[in-house]
Amino acid sequence: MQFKYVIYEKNDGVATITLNRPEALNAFNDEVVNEVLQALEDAEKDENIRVVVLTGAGEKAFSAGADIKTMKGFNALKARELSLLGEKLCSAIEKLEKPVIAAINGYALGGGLEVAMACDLRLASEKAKMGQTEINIGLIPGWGGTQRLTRLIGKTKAKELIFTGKIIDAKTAEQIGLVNMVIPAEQFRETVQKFARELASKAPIALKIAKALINKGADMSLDAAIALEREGFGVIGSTEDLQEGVTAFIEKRKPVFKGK
Ligand code: DAK
Repeated sequence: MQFKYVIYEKNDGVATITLNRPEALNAFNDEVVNEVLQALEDAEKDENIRVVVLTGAGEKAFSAGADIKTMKGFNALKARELSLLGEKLCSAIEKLEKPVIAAINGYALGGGLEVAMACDLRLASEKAKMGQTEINIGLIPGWGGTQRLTRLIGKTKAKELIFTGKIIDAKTAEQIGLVNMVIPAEQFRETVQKFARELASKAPIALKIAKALINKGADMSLDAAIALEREGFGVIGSTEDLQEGVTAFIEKRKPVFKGK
């Protein structure tokens, strides 16, 4: 698939979506969002794809957020449209039935961090810098940031980041639980792909059900979430992949999962 602002590549079960607007630090305009949505739709449909990586082109940014220049002369209707589009993107990532990894190669600010937070895992280059900087231009996060950041790192730190608009480094982000791991810059892209390929070798149906249970369960009562987990566990009990996993364990070999 050919896009104007996105590079879309597929290798070894991993689809990599690269935001490619480095002259604007990969800021999201409507076209960028729509292209990422199309790439996600393709990744969902392609049975050979088991994991999606979302990253930014260039050395400097994952994404510096929504395109501030398009906000000049903003009105309520435009603001609402921007909000809807961002929600659509974050929701598409969360609902995708495959793990999505944000590979944060540089700045992830404002809407850029909100999109990264909608991903399942966040791997950061040691050069990455993150912040909900909207307050500095008189805004609040509008793509779910007030909610997802709070759920990820708790009210205390979420309020600190959103109220001050400060930018934190990758190590600090790791310490507060915002990113899963920090990777040396020179090995970043290679390590992300290796990690994604490893994830792509896991049982796809188990991954899909685990993702849905964790996302849905977080907003339910513990009792209801555990009941849902039981049903998910039941579904997995009937998969060929479970039998393959058990047989491989007994035969002392690596399992080959087919997503069946
Ligand atoms: N939008 C558009 N262009 C951007 C940009 C952005 N967010 N960030 C950077 N650029 C552009 C710069 O304007 C510059 O382009 P030229 O002006 O040279 O043409 C180019 O990228 C390089 O940036 P700098 O020259 O500024 O690079 P520096 O290394 O000096 O600084 C920086 C890097 C990341 C610290 C700085 O660029 C910066 O502070 N950028 C803004 C970051 C930011 O505040 N991001 C949050 C954006 S607000 C909504 C829902 C959601 C949102 C809004 C509304 N509704 C529901 C209504 C989301 C809002 C946001 O994401």
